[in-house]
Amino acid sequence: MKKLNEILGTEFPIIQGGMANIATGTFAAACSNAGGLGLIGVGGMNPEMLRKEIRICRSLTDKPFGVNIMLMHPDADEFADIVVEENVKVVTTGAGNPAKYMEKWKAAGIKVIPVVAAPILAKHLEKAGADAVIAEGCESGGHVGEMTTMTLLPQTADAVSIPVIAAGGIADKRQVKAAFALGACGVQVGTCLLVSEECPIHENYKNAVIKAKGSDTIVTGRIGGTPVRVLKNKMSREYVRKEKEGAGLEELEKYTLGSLRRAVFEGDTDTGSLMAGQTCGQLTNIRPVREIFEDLMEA
Ligand code: TUI
Repeated sequence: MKKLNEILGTEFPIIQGGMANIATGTFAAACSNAGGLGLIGVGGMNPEMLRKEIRICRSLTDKPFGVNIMLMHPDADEFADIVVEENVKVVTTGAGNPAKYMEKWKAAGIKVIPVVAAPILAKHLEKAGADAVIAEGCESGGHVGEMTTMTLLPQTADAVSIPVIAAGGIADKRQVKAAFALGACGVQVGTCLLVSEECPIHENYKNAVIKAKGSDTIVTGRIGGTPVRVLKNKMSREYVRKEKEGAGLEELEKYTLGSLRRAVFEGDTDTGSLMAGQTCGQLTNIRPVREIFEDLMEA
């Protein structure tokens, strides 16, 4: 089995998750320069911003990088064209089924690596031409599926012949080894990079991740159909309480409007949505991305 670094032309078999509002061109370039595959995340961007961030990234690194397209984004169709026009080499997708873009991307020579939360979608996307899949378990931060990495990863590896990359619940070398044992050719990490020196989030957000125990995350939106794992705080507790009381989607949306931006840019840890995975309980300090990657890969 080929290792992810051989597939991508990177030093390490590591992808940086395309975190919404966080994964800028500058941050992606820092992760690529540190030996992984940096990703620009479209979450929080409009089409013009994406184009600009791709160009910024390219000006800051000569190493491979990619773009993550969050498929629930209203501008997903435009993003799908921009990655072709801007000659992006690797595209990952999340929160949906990218089959309708596959032909266009393959024709442009793009390596397409969708995130899947269930083995059945991996099988479907293999047939549709995906080059690999990222199997993301619900230990991850942000939008989550139902399966854990421990079950999703081996079942996905059994279901397809294309390479499988592990995500969700990976923040140190033990979890990287476990991912390889379960059939992965590499890993994608997000939460452990929130506490990197280069990560452009507010320092309150970084400190909240460091302070959080492994049981300090909660999934909002389970009832409404958009489950999102975030740190427990006033906002997320209140959201889940309102949900259980039967609040309508409209009220809930009004309640969370702008909450991700409040967390990322303003460091509002009370009413901000601090997306983070369950690995928050094992993160203790702020370090350069390079050091985080080296620790993940230590024998
Ligand atoms: O996409 C993610 N994580 C994300 S996206 C995001 S932005 C956001 N902002 C506000 C509210 C909600 C989201 C934050 N975190 N991870 C990849 C991922 N994809 N996890 C789960 C899935 C997934 C789920 C269902 C992939 C495919 C899928 O398929 C359904 C279908 O159509 O078959």
